[in-house]
Amino acid sequence: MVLSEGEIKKTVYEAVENVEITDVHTHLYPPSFGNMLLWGIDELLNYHYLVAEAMRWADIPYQDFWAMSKREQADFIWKTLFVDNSPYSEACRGVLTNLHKLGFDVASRDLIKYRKYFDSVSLEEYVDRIFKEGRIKCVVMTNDPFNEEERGYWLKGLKDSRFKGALRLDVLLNNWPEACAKLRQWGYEVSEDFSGDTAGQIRKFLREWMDRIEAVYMAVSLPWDFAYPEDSPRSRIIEECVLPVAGELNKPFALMIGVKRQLNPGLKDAGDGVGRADVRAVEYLCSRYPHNKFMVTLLSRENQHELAVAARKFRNLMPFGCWWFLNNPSLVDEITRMRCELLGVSFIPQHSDARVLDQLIYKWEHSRKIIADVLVDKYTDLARTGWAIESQEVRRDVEKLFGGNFWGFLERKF
Ligand code: FIX
Ligand code: ZN
Repeated sequence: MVLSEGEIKKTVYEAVENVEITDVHTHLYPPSFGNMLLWGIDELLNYHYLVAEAMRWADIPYQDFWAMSKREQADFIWKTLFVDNSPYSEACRGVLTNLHKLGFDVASRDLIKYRKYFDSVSLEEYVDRIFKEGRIKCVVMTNDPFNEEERGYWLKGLKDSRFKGALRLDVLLNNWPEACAKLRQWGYEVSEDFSGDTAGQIRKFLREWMDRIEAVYMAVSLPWDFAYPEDSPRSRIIEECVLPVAGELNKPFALMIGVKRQLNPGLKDAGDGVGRADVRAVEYLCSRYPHNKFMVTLLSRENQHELAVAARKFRNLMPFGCWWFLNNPSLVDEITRMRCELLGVSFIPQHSDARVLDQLIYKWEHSRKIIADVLVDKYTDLARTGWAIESQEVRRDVEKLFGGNFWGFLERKF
């Protein structure tokens, strides 16, 4: 059906509202992973985005906050950010969107009442509810093979098809001495100076874990000053181990660049900052390894245009998401518009980065709305050229943006 300008908005909104999402990067785990899966109102309030905001008002030393129980911390954050101030920051609004979508009376501001529901609901039921409410097909996890707790769950072979594996290589690539010691402890014959068959043993480790967790990609988060190539264990492991194994398995290597880790360590997880990255490292990787596939997200706003331009040059580069400090309405709007203008339909506009299961609701509710508004403008501009906008073509594009492009990229072979 060819759409008039007036019908475009309705069709785009419906398509975006109903599409089943593949969330390509989260920090969520299946219920079988015990305490690793965070959920419920107290976890929502203790999200590190909110901790950072609450600490700006707090007059207590950081240690006093960390010494509180989780519930006390949640109370403290609720009072500071929701009672003593209006909660219009994106992270605060998110908590309220969640409560609203789950049918709570947000106007009552009754935290004790909200808690009652979370204290009584069964986790299995709640996971089903969140996936259904959020129209989420599946989420990609962040799986750290160097985390002993997580390793234990994988060695037991627990699987849930809604949660896809992604092998996270931060320890291997950002802290080689620690990774090397652990690998030796697990029986791999590796040495810190890379003598003997160290590279071969790391490749063996990567293959085993990619297979064990059925990973859809390998990933690493990198500091803002990441450079490649360079004379470092990280560069060497990427070249001799990560890229060969990713290539042989035809899996993407996801680079998340731009963090200033622990800019303020007193804030723990809330203490990371952002720095502008050098996109030349991405350009080099894409051009030097044309048979490898790269998914890239950059943390600094200033890097977004360069990344989109790089993606026009390299088909083996898939930009994804508006990461972390970029996941704010004004920036998602700006970045998504720019990507549409430079890349058409060929990118992954968003991931949730949810750390708390419930956040799948608000993060996607907010992103869906902004992406839909951008698309309405783009199809309207298109209609004004005389091009016929077909409703099934709108649905086709929306499917790609919210999942198809990810799965298609996994299939492609360069
Ligand atoms: O490294 C990452 O995957 C980051 O997304 C997180 O570690 C970060 O703390 C976060 O939660 C951002 O949204
Ligand atoms: Zn993340």
